[in-house]
Amino acid sequence: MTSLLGLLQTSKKKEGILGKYREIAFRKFLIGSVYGECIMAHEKPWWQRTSIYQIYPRSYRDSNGDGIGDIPGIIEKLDYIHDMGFETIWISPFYASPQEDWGYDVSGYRDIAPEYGSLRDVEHLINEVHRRGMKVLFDLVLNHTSIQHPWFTESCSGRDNPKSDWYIWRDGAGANRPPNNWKAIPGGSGWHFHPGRGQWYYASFLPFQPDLNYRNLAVKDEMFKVVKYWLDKGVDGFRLDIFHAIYKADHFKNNPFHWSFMPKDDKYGYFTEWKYTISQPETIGLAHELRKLLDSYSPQRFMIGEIFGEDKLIRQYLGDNAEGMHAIFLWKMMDYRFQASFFWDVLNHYETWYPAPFQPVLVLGNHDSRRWIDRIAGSFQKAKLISLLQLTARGIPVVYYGEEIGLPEGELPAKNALDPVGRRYSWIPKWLLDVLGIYTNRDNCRTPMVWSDSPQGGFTEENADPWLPLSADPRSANVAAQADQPNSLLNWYKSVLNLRQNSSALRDGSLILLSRQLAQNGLLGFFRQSKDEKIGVLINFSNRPVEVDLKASRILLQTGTASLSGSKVNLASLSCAVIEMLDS
Ligand SMILES: [Ca+2]
Repeated sequence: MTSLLGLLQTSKKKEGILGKYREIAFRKFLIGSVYGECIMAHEKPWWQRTSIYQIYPRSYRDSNGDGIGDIPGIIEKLDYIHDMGFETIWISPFYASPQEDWGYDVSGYRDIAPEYGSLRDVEHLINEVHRRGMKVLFDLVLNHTSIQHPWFTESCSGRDNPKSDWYIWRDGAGANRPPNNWKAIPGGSGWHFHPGRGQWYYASFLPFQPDLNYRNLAVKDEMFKVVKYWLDKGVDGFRLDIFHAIYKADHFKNNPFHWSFMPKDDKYGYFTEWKYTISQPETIGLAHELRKLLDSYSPQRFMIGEIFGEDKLIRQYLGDNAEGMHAIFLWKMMDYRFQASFFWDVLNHYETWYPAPFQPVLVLGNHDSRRWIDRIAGSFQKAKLISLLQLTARGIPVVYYGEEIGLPEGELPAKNALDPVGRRYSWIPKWLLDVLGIYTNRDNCRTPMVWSDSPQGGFTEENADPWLPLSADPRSANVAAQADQPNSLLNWYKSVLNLRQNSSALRDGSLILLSRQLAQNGLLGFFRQSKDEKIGVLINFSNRPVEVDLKASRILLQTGTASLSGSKVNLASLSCAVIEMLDS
């Protein structure tokens, strides 16, 4: 590297300003190349152009036969993820934890849960990801710890210990009465009495996940140190768990009454408006502060927030000039209907609220929601149409492990669920939950990844007992079989991601929707346009063939039956095509 720069220095003297420009570009190229990217060729930061694959570590790949997925198992599968075409992985928490909420209850932010591996394994993982030119995001739970975190143990021990104010403690409003009416996000009072301390602590989520008190600057300082600790280890960024809950109003007034029983937008629910418990001005400020910290690192780091709220609020988190949270999950696709007009409305909404330089996050499923293939009765053909939309519309696609092979939703009973939310609501009949559109037993979307048709699907050893049973016969969907089938769902993801990686329009271009009228007739269409390329994406959701004249020059990718007659595109029912345009 040194000698190449030396050569450049020599040539700079001869070439004046041009030479100077080349030197900067070349230095950027060298810096970028270390992380397997070339930042000379484009201006947009990597995170705006990337595609993300979410791994639930407990369920991905068990390397040592104890039935629990682990970090070495993820390392084993990095080539698979890289070959598929994903550029970034996000891994759900693997820190020390009593696993009451499967890692979202942290008892040591710098420690690794032994069943997942060691700190050395995690450092090895970061290196192996970077060696492949990929990025890795860790999952950070800033809002709360586990009840078993040593900080909480100390905080409980009395009212005058050094950590007595590290959590949100209050006296009750009377005998056996919580301090106020604040509810937890999954329902019930957010306050829990601790007999040892004789006070109530607040928990936004489950009772064993006490909220940290960010108004105590020592807490904030410590959590920033945790962020720095992992950034210094080379992690490329974070997914931030229930970020909007971090601050609570310091006056502790009751939340106002509201006429909604069911939770909505994390703003209302259980007959209250969550005015003083969610998205306080300080929480929005914290997003901006974290951005400054991340921006002080090179190469560029990234954070993506789990935040619920109205678009106006989300925009405040992002900042007027995109100087806040880099990106925030948008949820409108999660409860999709298989209709072109539904997706047209969502994309139009995202374009309206999140135009460049904002980048919408396109997500259909995660570790908290029903597997989205369940909504289309397991149809791989329909899944191809939806995944094309997710991977080619303007935004950051986030794909949950198993979606690429159509891994089915489990059918595990809630009564004995390992998921605490599933257990908590197991008394409510499933039909009623379905009618209300509530998903509780998250075991069913967290079943093991299926790598082969062997008895445990290649997730663990054949005679081992996986932590959750497989969701279906491994022969119905597995990686090995689909890798060998040219028309499989897996190879479809691979083809679309490959096209995306090699297209400036799909990665960087603007999005122009075709008319809503077409969408009402079943055809969702949009263009992606960059400086030197124009690509059309056409998806026929209907059960009729469609024809549209778009000045198409050739079909780059298709599934179902798509053809060109002149510049017209014909699409059979449930078919889709990516098209190069004549005027590109
Ligand atoms: Ca294991």
